Amino acid sequence: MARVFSGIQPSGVPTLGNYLGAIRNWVALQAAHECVFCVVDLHAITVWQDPAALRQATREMAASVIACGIDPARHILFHQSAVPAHAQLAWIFNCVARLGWLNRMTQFKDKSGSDREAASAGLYVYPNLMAADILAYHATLVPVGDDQRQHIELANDIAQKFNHDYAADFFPQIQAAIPAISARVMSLRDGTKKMSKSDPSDQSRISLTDDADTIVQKIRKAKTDPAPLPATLAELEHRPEARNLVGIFAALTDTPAQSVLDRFAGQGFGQFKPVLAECVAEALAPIRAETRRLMADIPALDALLRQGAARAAAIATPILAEAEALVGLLPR
Ligand code: AQP
Repeated sequence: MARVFSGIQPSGVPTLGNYLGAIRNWVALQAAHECVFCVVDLHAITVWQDPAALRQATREMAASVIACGIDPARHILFHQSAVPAHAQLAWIFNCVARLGWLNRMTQFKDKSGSDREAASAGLYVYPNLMAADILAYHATLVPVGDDQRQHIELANDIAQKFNHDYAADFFPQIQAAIPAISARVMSLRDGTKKMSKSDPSDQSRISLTDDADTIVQKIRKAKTDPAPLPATLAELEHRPEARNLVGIFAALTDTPAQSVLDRFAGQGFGQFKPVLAECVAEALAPIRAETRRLMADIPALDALLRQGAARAAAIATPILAEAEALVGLLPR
C-alpha cells in the first residue's frame, strides 16, 4: 500500500483553493491508503508570522482539516515542528540539492517578489524541507495542487542524487496526485493569480470559515467581464475570471466544466453568481460548524496533535537514522 504524505501551511485560514486543490483529495485517499497529514508550521515561518496568530492558525488548520473529513484516529495528523526529523533530514537535503535547482523554482520567484535579496534563506530552501517532509516517511504518493508540481519534481531529483551519492537504493520516487478538475483555484480579484490564504485582500478568497452572507458578498463582488457565459470552453480561454468561477462550480458539483457551460451558456454573471454562491455556501457550512466545535476544546485538539506527532515520529525517526548512517554521521 503506497504511503501518502501531504502538508498545509498554517499561514492563515484555509481557502476554497486549499480545499479543492488539496484537502478534498486527501479525504478521498484515506479509504485506500495509509496517510500522514501535516500542518507545516516550519514552512509557514519562511515568511514572518505573528507568533500568537501562528499558534491560533496551526490549531485552526488542524481543526479545519478534520472538519473537511480527515480521520485523525485512522490516519496521522500532527504539526511539523513536533517531529524534529523533518528539520534534521532537511539539513542533509540542503547539502544534496544544488543551487541551480533551487534557482529554477517559480514559487520562490513569486513569493520573494521584486525584492529577492530581502527574502529569508528559509524561503529559498523551502523545497528541500518539503522533500524531507515526504521522504522522512518514504511516502510515494503526494496529493497537492497543480502549483506544487515543480517541488515534487525537485524532491525526486534530491532522492535520486542522495541514492546516487551514497550508493544506496534508499529513498523512493514520489508521485504527485493532482486533482483533474479545478486543480488551481484563482483569486476572485485577479483570475491570473492563485487564490491564497495569505493574500493581503480578504476579498480575493473564500475562507473555509466564511459564513453564507460573506460568501454571497464576496462572489457578488468577484471580478468578471461584461460578456455572458459562452457555450464552449475554448471561448473561456482569454477570460480568466469567468473560467475560474466556472471551474469552482464544476469542482464543487463534481461535473465537467463543459456541463456547467451547457447549463449556463448565454446567461450573465448576474444570474450565475447567486447560484454559485449558494453552492459554495452549502458546501462550506458543515465544515465551518465542525471547525468551530473543535476549536471550542483546545486541550482536546492539542492532545490529538500530540498523539499524531508521536505516531509520525515512530515512522520518521528510524528513516532519518538510516539516512544519517548512510551519510556517515555517528549514531546519537
Ligand atoms: N489556489 C489554489 N488552488 C488549488 N490548490 C491550492 N493550494 C493552495 N492554493 C491553491 C494547495 O493547497 C495545498 C496546501 O498549500 P500550502 O498551504 O502548503 O501552501 P500554498 O500552496 O502556498 O497555499 P496558499 O494558500 O497560497 O498559502 P500562502 O498564502 O501561505 O502561500 C497545496 O497542495 C497547494 O497545492
